[in-house]
Amino acid sequence: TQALAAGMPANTNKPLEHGIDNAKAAPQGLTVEPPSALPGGSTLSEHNASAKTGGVAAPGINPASAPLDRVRVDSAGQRLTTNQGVPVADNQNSLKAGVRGPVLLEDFILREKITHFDHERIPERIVHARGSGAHGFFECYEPLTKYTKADLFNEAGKITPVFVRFSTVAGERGSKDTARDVRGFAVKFYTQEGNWDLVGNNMPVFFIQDAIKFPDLIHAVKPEPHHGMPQAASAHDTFWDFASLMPESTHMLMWQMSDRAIPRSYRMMQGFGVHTFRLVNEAGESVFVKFHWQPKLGTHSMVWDEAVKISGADPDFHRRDLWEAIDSGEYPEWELGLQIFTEAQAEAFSFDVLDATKLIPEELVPVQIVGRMVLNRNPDNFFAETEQVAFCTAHIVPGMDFSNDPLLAGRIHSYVDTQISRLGGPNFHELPINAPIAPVHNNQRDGMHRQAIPRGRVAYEPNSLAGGCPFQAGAAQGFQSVARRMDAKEASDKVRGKPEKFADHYTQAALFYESQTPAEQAHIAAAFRFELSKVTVPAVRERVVATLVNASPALAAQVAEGLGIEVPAALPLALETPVSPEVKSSPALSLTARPGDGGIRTRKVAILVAHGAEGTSIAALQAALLEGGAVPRLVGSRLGSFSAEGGELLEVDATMENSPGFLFDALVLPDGVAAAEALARDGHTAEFLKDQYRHGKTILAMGASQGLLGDAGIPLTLPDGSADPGLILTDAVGVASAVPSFIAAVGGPRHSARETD
Ligand code: HDE
Repeated sequence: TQALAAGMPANTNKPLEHGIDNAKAAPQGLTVEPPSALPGGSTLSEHNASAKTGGVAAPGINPASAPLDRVRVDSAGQRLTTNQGVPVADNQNSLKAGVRGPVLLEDFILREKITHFDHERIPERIVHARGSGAHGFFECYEPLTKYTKADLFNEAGKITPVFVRFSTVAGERGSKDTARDVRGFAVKFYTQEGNWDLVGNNMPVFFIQDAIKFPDLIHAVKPEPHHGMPQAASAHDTFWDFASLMPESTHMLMWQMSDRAIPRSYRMMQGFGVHTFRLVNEAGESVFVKFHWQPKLGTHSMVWDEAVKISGADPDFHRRDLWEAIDSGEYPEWELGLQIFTEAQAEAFSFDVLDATKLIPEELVPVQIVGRMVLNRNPDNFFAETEQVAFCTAHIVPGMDFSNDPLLAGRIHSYVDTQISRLGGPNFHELPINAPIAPVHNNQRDGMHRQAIPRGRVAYEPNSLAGGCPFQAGAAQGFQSVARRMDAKEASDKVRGKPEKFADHYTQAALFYESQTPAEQAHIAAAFRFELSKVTVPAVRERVVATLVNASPALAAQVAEGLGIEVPAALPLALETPVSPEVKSSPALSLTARPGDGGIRTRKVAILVAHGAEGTSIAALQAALLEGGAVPRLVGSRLGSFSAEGGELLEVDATMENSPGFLFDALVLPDGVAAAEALARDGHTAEFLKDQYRHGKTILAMGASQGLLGDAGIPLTLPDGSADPGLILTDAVGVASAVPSFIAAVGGPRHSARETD
């Protein structure tokens, strides 16, 4: 209680973990290292400063979290031991009867080492197996006590530590990051009243309406069971067979075929809680809520050809991107937005808020920004943290509650259940990454891998032998479900069925498609075309197109054309009365609605170099890119250094072989006749250029290197004959004015007008 009163985390095994504000909460007697300096004189803490509250959150790396040192291992200066602490004299040779004789059974050192190794792997997650995590904090902007008594929302500037895991869904643990897939966006908030897990995705709707269909959905999308293919891909018969027979999936399919399914970075995607939840205030009054995460860097995606190539050159592309950004102090940040609405409003909507295949257009219920989340520390150990973290939709805290969404109900059961087998028993809440900051006191006992040593003889309640402790917290402090009378519709006979509005499968699929820009619409058509072209059963392809006719005849016609088939008759509708939606176009659903600030922070720029490159213009460009926060890299045909025209050395960061063009956001070709000739002789150069061009990226060609564009077959104008704003030639404008135009174009959208795919 004292600790809580002082604003301190009360679990003494876990204080100050995960980036909680040291300045505010450091226990007395523990020293906190000052934040290290960043270039430009700012500190990590300043870097974390909030524009909204003026608060400063701590650097994530916290040397003051002493009690967890019990489980931390740092072997610097230590001798090698067995798991029993016995020093090991020889770690190279097993114990043998003579140097050429048999290995002896008594070699307990060998046996312990091999036995432990044999059991190093745990089952991977049945879905979302491939993921990457990071620590950080959530900061509340304004008290939200009008709506909720949840402690993380009760004070402006309040900091709550978080651990976040981003993931793909279908691929196995070692699969590529850039698959066309939904991305998981799971956040564990270590609040003072227990852990709250917001286990969301980067898309606000889902494929199915009822949890009873989840195993079918996942069996359909996972590699086909007879031959185990394809890996991390929905482009195969079983997925589309299932989808074509489940018209409720049409809306989600639009999202999955859109550019949202191939994000540029985890740092550049939105997150959504998907289901309707409830917020509950002190008085027990509740409102409905939908959760949104909005990335500060804006929403950006890849193009399909790029995603395919990246998966070969760097399957860890998103993991590396997140790690490097945090490692370099470029902390990714999102704002938390709430759509708050009442039950009466919900009743009046043309769709059912309990149906996870529907979203609430922002034009109907605006998104209210209530705080921000900053990820400022990489995990120390991938297995201990990112792999062992266990999220669960059942983890809510006082001030929140569920809705009756039938998909949510299944999830409330599923997560703990799956974790009991994945993490080997019922005590995984004690793993350091899962343990709450709030103290845990109950009479749950024993089980595999129990860590806590509960004292005393009482493990039941009520009791008198332990003075009645631990005692019930009571209604004022403890978690209470919203007391809500089931209305006649909800409390009728037991049924297996759905409300009427669930049967409208197409209105919002059409809304999503119609709200996209022409370039985004073209990508949706191309994605359906690609995926269905991998389907081998013509009837399945046709059935999907027949479904699309109901959402958009224009899209269906394009997809049919791409598959070389006639547009089939529309699939019969389940609902006879047409729905009249409140909102017919929602610009917020386009990725272009959130371009970010147009800056170039963390964008990777390749500057090709060779002997004889013009060094002054390269140096000027590097300086300007660094100033904007971008990551310029000198890329050559080999490692080492090249001599610039003026004799200065250009130190190469990467080669065209180990870092092909599609790994970069933009490209610079150097001036200098000798360099241009050398680059023209290397077969990688044209590939590098073609990929940059085809993927809509900005290219700056300085002086003599302009000829390389022609060698690579790159047209100097757009297909319609107009100037290409993404192709900047210093010959035309001079270096001084080319650099700012280049930087502006790198911070802007892709040059999709080039697309001829
Ligand atoms: Fe999950 N989901 N899910 N899911 N889900 C899991 O839990 C499940 C759904 C989501 O980084 C599993 O620990 C059911 C929607 C994320 O560790 C499992 C249903 C949304 C993650 C499970 C859904 C999600 C999971 C597998 C339909 C977005 C990864 C391993 C009723 C709102 C969390 C695990 C992490 C993981 C069940 C549908 C998000 C099997 C039954 C909708 C981000 O319990």
